[in-house]
Amino acid sequence: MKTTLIFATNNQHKVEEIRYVIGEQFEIITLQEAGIDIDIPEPHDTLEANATEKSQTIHLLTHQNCFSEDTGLEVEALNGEPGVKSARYAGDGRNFQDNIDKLLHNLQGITNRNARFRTVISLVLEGKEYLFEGSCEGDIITEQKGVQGFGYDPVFIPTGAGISFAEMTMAQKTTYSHRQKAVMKLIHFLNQQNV
Ligand code: ITT
Repeated sequence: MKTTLIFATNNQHKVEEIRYVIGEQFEIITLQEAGIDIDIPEPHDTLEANATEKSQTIHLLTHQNCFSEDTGLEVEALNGEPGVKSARYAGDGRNFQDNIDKLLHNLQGITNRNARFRTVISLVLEGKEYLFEGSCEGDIITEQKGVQGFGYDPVFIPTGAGISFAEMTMAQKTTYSHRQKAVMKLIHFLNQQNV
């Protein structure tokens, strides 16, 4: 029987990207599909702690196997910001465009554009927690390019790609993506568990 995991997220873009990588191997159920309507708290100052908070919250509620992920864009010249605050960088509205505007404003005149996306997945399997990480190095460009993807994708060019995440198809983004790298580790682990 196929292993079923609840994905503790309210971000539909993440669901699409992770389903794309996982394919038919495991059944991923969204919070919406599980009938859970909550804004999961993310009060901590690390991706790891927030990922844990999200998966434990849903595990306590459902007692089912589940996972969450927390992702941050870490910009070298901004001492790692927006980092764990990526979703709410420009305020509680979680507006992608406002976040990009604030990022480009804060980087005005700065030549060091090095940045990386980092994803931490927290899996709760049979009540035990496991963490998996993936990252993608790249640069923040000065003007938005492309309309695909979400979040900071229009201003991020992965190293060696030449185009932004927002100019890529799902397949192209997947070859570089922080999220894909973390998910591959998750899949590898699940396969070892024979679940
Ligand atoms: P959940 O907590 O419900 O999973 P969220 O959108 O709040 O969804 P995060 O706390 O992980 O997710 O916030 C990360 C933010 O970073 C997200 O809102 C985007 O703005 C940005 N982000 C995450 N992954 C990204 C990606 O692959 N490309 C571009 N931006 C991304």
